[in-house]
Amino acid sequence: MQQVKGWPRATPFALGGAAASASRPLVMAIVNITPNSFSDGGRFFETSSAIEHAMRLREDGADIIDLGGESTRPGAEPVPVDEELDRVMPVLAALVREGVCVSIDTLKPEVMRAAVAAGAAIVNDVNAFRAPGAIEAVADSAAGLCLMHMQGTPATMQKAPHYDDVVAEVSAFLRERAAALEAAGIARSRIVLDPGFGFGKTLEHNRTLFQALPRLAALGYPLLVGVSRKRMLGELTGRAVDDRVAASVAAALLAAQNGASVLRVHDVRETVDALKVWMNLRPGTGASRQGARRAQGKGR
Ligand code: 9MG
Repeated sequence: MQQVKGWPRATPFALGGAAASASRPLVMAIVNITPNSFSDGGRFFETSSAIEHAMRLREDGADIIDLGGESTRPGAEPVPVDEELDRVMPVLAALVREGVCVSIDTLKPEVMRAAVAAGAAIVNDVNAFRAPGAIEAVADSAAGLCLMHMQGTPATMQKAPHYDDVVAEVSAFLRERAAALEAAGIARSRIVLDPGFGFGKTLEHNRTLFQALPRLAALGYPLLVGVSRKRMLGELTGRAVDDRVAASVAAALLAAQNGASVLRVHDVRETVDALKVWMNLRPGTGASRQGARRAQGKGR
């Protein structure tokens, strides 16, 4: 893809191999290997279906496949570590063999270690590496690390989320977690921050954070945004979870425009198409740019 003017916004980052040459927001595709994931209803629970689904998403243009073996939807209960490993490891190994850039979505240090040893390029932790041993599990690897904000735990987070100043509190949390990783010797370029849409947040909290994306990007780390098919989009559109593709694509584009470097999505093909249109039609791109340069006497 061509370089987007003004892109990337944040400092260069090293999310495994995928991002080294990023000239546009990266598309991270969601593959849940859980019997109860909120939007694909466990359809990809079987190993072979999960691999097939992931390969299709890569063909659709995904830069990264984010594999998760434990649901983080509101109300979800933790799964034992052995069960999570049984779910994710065969799929991860198969995708790594195919040269796919794999992200492991987990908050368990044991799963982080196993996944990184098997070739995962990214560890996506909705708990921001707060579990004892989590930082140590990834410190000596080269994996990219996504640190997400969450108030509470998936089991309790949507009961009564409260903030005095959601942007200030989320920013302070993310800064503190990034500092904790850097103090353990982890290079800043490996870190990506995520405000955690829907994780202990009402629609108003999500809206305020979304509008503050440029301020969050100004923290100096790349931002990952995940709003795909989430309840906030259902609240805004009145649509059921399987009917939120257009809403998800609109939100992803707006996030990209506001500084997101990685978009975590279910609908890869649609998001990639939308990004291509945005890249080619936004002010400052294509022929109109040449025309403007010519009018200024700068071009031929
Ligand atoms: C696992 N997971 C579910 N939603 C997410 C989000 O918004 N961001 C990240 N990083 N992970 C998520």
